Amino acid sequence: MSLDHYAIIESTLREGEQFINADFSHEQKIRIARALDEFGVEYLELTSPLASPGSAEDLRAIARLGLRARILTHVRCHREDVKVALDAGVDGIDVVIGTSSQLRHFSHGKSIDQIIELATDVLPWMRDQAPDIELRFSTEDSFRSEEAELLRVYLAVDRLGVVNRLGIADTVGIASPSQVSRLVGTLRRLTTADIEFHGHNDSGCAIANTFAALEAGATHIDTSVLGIGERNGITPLGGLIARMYTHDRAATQSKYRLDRLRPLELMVAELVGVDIPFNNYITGYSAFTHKAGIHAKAILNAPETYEALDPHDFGLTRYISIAHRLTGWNAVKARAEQLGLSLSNDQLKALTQHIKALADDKRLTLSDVDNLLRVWANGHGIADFRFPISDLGLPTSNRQSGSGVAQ
Ligand code: HCA
Ligand code: CU
Repeated sequence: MSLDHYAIIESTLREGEQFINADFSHEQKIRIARALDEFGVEYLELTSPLASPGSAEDLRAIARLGLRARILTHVRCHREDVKVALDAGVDGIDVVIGTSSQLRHFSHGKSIDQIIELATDVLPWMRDQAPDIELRFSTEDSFRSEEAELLRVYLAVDRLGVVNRLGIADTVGIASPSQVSRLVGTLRRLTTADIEFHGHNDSGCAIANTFAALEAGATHIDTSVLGIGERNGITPLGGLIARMYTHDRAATQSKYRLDRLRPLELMVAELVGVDIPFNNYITGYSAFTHKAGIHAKAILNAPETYEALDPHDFGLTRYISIAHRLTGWNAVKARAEQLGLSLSNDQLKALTQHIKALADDKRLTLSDVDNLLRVWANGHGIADFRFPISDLGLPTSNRQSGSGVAQ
């Protein structure tokens, strides 16, 4: 298990529900659960049934949908919480308890010895109650916990021989890839259970940390759609997919329905009232847009020259932007061919220079360039053509109406 055999624990319906704008209705949760299941994630983690009566009902309903994904819920390390979770009919329970001094002092007030005592009481009892359930024990705020104490907790829990997974959580998003790698590697050597990583993105390392966890032997990764969660969230599902695709394209394609990513993200974005960021992994507005003439030429020859990811694998198209001062004649020529216009290379080179000069003064659009191409193809040059410069803005949302060519 590791880079080639990992499972995604998709937590849009637990961590994601902790995003400020998330307030999913029963129907919306079911839609999200089904869409994630179709995408192919291995697990769905849902909010604790103790959170509210509606949360308990939603959990029971999703556990009964008969999805391929296994259904987990997330509770504190207490017998009473676990009892309610078990009654919901889930496939697994994620138990968590804080181990950093901050959480021990300001949240639950327990010492490391008391944490070990509690885990030693609750976890074997859980296993007795539900011999077949998947059981995970996680330390919250693992990276601000004192390492020797943290290992004492993990070793004590692993020795109980009842948990399937040990979880590591970068709760405040401060870990670096090398720290994650070290902790996962240490657990790999000293314990026998699978290893889950949950990484927040406060300092921008969530995806890198997740990948480092997998490289070091983690088996399960937490994500949410668009990364939504507490504060600025956790490892985004799409970002993890981009990373794993660049690691092993064929394996990623066979594990997940990649063409479902964009509809899934659009749905969640709408439900929580946010836009997909312009530079989002895979689905962002500019993720497959090429602009500079030198890039465009190479992309037209062989897209992989400047693309690590093939947009078609995600049901998307690449886009070559040509109506600007960085344009190049190869891209302009490709557009002429798309329009069925016949111009010589010399004409195209001269027209490209003209476009560059115009673009120095004004923003252009693709239809401006198309007009120019038609006029030039009809035998008119700069001298007798007054370019209809208008106050046309750059495209914002619809790339097809922008300044370039969809490929
Ligand atoms: C929480 C904190 C948590 C737990 C992660 C885990 C975190 O909201 O309960 O159970 O692995 O970031 O530490 O999301
Ligand atoms: Cu979290």
